[in-house]
Amino acid sequence: MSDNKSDKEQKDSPQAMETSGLSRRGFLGASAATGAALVGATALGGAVMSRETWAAAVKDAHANYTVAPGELDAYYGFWSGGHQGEVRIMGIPSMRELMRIPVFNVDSATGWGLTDESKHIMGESAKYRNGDCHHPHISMTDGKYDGKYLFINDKANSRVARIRLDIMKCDKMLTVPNVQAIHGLRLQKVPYTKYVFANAEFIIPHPNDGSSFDTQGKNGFTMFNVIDAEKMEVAFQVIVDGNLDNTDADYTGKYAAATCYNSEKATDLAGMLRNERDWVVIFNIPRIEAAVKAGKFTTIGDSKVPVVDGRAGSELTRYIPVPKNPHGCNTSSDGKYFIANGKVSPTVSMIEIAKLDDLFDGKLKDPRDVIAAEPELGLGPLHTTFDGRGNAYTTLFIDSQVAKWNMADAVRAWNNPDQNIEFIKQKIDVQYQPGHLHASLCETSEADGKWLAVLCKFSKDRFLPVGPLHPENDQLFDISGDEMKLVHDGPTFAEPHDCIMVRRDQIKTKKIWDRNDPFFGPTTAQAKKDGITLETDNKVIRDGNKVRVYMTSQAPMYGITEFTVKQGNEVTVIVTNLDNIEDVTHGFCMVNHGVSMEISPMETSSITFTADKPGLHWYYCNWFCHALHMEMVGRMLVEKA
Ligand code: RUQ
Ligand code: CUA
Ligand code: CA
Repeated sequence: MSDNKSDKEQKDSPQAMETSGLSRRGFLGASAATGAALVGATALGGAVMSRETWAAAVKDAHANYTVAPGELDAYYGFWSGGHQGEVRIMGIPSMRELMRIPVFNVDSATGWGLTDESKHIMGESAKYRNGDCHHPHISMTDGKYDGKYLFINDKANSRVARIRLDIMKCDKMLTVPNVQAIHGLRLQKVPYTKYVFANAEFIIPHPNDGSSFDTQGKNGFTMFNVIDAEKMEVAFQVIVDGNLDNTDADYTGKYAAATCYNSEKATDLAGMLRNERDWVVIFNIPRIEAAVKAGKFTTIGDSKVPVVDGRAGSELTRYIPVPKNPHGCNTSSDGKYFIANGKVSPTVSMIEIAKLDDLFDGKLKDPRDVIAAEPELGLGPLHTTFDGRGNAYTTLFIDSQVAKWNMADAVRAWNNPDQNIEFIKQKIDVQYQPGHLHASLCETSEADGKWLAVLCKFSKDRFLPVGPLHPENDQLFDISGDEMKLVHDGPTFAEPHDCIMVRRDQIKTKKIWDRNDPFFGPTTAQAKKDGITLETDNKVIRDGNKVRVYMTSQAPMYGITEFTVKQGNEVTVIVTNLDNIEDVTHGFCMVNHGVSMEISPMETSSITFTADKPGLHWYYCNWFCHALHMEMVGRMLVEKA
């Protein structure tokens, strides 16, 4: 869309219609056609804010919301890096990017995916160089963030990772067995995060060994995965009907819910849109635990993980029909509702959590009896968040808007259709096509209704053009007043699917590594075997074809500036940074060997490579540490084999 057009001109422009191939309002309510329309509508412009409106908002923002140079933000934001595979730490409300935490990717600045420590954490899956993270969530105690861990999924390689928030590094990674594509991920909120709930999205045949490719029959299924958060092991898996999209947990510790868009078990788009309703599946966690404890489970293949059957008719689950292909699943911060976002339907379904006991006990016969309301919000509802004041905020992907609505009013309107009760409080244009949105502390009982981040999938004309590949656009809104107010646009690289915000006092980080930190525990253990004191020794240990080079670093010098190995030796360089000073990080980079890593104050890092080229090879420090940083170098001499 071109610049400098008024709102109305842009909305009604022939290009807008042409891109979509249909009128935006035309297919509201035409539910049978909606699915097909949605497919063609992904590039649709939606509502457009003029540059003038934007400029006015920015002026207001600068007057009221600037975090001045040197001032600290009030909140941490953790942004998923999507198919880039990392987590990014933001300051809120400045939207300054503070740090990146590599997780499912390879990072040459820190050496993640290259160092021995990171490979040890990644385990077998270190061979994969890609990831696709979606949902970052912070551990809780009594429904409040406890600042201990952040968990995130990898859809690409079916993994779940844990980040320790005291050091902001990934410390555990788990590949979930016998499933494909971990997508939805949420945490148990109460009494504490004992479990990580992880949805495997795709239906696969079991066994998936090439003997059958049938996904329709009883041996075609996917599973809901419950992971022990402390051990980072799968505690149990639950077979479900259909597939699994997003999930969330309640505030009693008893129930988790997940949306399913493929109740049809179809393998193609048209098939996945066949049913007018799919469902939300509710998991009764205590009943599942009891079944596992009583030995009522099976296992699959080599995996020892207990598997229970939660398909229709099971006492462990309930299936609640909701309109067509629901997507986001969000627990309201007052603990009352699971909200399933309609996507293909313009509605959201409010499931009353207090009624679930009766549904499981058979007192309620029709699962639809737990639906408190199904308000219509607009086109393409994807995700919902909460301000702790009874309001919900839902992204409307196709409308390119966020709808703010009142939950109690929506229920009253649902029960009194003749009274014309207005439950939508405001709709605001976003730029463009929002997926997730997230209000500060919204996943906890402390939702404080201050900030709302809206993660827009398209940025189009919003920033200087950078070629065919565009950044996304993360927008920040002040929601503390009656109206949502845009205060910031921020281009981001692919693809912040989701984010989470936490008060800064809820996070306590280390400034300097603890010498006993388990992060480099295996390296410390090997040093002990080699008779090395990491804090003092500079020594080369020769162990057959293996050579371990132990050195210290202290700005601007390595403890070893020359070592000799034989061609073909497997060389491990272990560096211990003795600079006990905040922010003095060193690096180690061996030229022409693909070797690079970070060694932060009092950290030990190690990296292993083959010395396959005879000759002299320089190594240098690649983290700026001192006026003589350029001179922080050494040489590896490789003798011909
Ligand atoms: S899902 S845009 Cu991967 Cu979080 Cu909804
Ligand atoms: Cu040490 Cu730069
Ligand atoms: Ca469907």
